[in-house]
Amino acid sequence: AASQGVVHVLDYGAGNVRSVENAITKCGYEVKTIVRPEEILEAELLVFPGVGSFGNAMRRLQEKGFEAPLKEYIAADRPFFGICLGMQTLFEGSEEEPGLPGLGAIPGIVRHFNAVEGFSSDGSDDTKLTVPHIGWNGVVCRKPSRLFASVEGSMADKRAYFVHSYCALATEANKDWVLCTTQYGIDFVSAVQKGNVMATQFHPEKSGGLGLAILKGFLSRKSDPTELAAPDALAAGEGQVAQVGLSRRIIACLDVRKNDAGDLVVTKGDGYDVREKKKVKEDEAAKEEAKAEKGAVRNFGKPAELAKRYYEDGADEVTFLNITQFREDTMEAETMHEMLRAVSQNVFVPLTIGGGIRDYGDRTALEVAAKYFRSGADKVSLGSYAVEAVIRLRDELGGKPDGSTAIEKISTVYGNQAVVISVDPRRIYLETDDEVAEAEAKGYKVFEVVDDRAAADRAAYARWLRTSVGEEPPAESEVSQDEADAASRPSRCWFQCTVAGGRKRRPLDAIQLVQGVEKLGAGEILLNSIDKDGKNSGFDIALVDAVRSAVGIPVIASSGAGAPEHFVEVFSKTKAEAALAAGIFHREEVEIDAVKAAVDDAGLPVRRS
Ligand code: 1PR
Repeated sequence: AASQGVVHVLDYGAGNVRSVENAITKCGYEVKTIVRPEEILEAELLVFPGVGSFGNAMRRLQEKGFEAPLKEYIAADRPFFGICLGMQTLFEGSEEEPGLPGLGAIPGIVRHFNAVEGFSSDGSDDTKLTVPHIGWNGVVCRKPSRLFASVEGSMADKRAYFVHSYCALATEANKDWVLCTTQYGIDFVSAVQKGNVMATQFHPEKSGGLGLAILKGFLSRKSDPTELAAPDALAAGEGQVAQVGLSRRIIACLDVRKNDAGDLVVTKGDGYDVREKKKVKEDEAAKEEAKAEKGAVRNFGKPAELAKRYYEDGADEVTFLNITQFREDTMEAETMHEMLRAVSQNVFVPLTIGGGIRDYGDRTALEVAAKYFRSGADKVSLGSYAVEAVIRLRDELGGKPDGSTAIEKISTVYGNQAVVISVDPRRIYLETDDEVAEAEAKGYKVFEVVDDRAAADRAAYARWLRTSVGEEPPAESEVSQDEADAASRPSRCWFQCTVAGGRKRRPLDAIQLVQGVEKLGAGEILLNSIDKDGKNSGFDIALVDAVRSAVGIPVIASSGAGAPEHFVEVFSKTKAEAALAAGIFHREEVEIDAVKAAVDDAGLPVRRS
């Protein structure tokens, strides 16, 4: 289709600009990236997708000579749309970088959520909100705006995607700018508009169909909102009260790896083992076939196709984990970038990518992450690296971060919301009081285990204990009955951190890990469980609850989902902000909407698109 016009995108070199460009393209417009300062004043439609930290953004604008023409463009009331940090930089400054001036168009200083007085806590801690504010939240529109002209129906029951730690507050001095507010402990400004200059704290490019409609509202460029807006859209604007709050997120996860033929496929393990096991087949030919299949990597299809399907089915986010990159000595993985670029053309919800994000000889983890952001990732997930970083923090740095880890570096440049830590814990069962005392002396938190372990789990556990130093596990028959019995007795355990896809055990427990990475600046925890992975028997509630209570950042519960009720259980028994599943969605056993319906029916907030 012919382009409806050219949109200039201000890219100051941080964060996921690709998603914004893809969303603009999807709306039918052509994108031009601003390279030289002069181009700002030549723009007819200017979009500023700010990502990362306030200080970094303002400094980059200055270095590139963008600040002065940008101020001039805004002062002249030319069509401007800022996103997230692109909204915050319109203010006079931010507590994120005290003393550094913003663009100064809007009176006020952007605050840290937990520095604002008078908020009401979410209950996890009496004095603190969970920050970053991540997820889908309601938007109260204070006045009509052309931003809502293409939105179908009312805004009151819809949610947009937010991810930020700092917020702008409405005051007497800036009230003519306030377009929308959102509730998260306090009421903060979630969109601003004055004439042709508008901006949202939420991410329209990550807010599914609603976000694309809002972006279209800006791009349609008609200057008089009352003329343009359909009656419905006007109703969608004025003085509404949001009927919805921050929702629990349902995330679809794609474990990807190259199969034996070298193609990138979606796979899924059972206790992290992704190879086919025994198959019972009747006739001889089928037996031969089964033999060939046994040991092959399970293949659920192409990542880009599956991701699109999950987006269309209503997934709130999609996560990709490259589960074999840890083995590689180089960060080749161009196929991962190709995949991400393809996915981000069609999927307008947040994308997380993990697996192998660490230093490689001459390439730093920060560079590896940067490339993923540029390919369309909103967040990167670090697993093995994080375990080693926290061990170093404890053993070498006396618990004091010194800025040297990739977690600190990535979160400084891209914001802590962009850094997810994937935790791969495994239960270590303790048989005697001495063992308990020994574990506790090392600072590991010991739990009473209430659920029974099936015989197969015991055998797998015993086998893993013997072999988790890196060698291939022996065949099942080699596990002696004694080992299986020994593993079945105890009723207490601690959660040991592992690296390299669960193959190596490390002297750290899951609680120590999450508290360590929070200190280093991680923004979110993706909490797996090797014991529960692929079992479809429900999430590890004890683990999720303990981890969630140990940190002030959001936690995604993962591993073990087998039915919609398991999501209801994890959301009602723990404060996890999100729950992730893989197998049930891949095998089409449960629809994403069926999960959401169950969560909704249980009275828990969830986005139904
Ligand atoms: O250590 O930074 O290179 O990252 C490697 C990443 O790959 C880690 O996030 C690690 O969790 C993941 N990973 C490594 N090996 C495997 C494997 O399966 N052999 N996958 C693996 C882990 C975890 C979940 C999973 C849920 C839900 N997958 O994301 O999909 O357990 O599954 P379910 O709903 O079917 O139970 P690094």
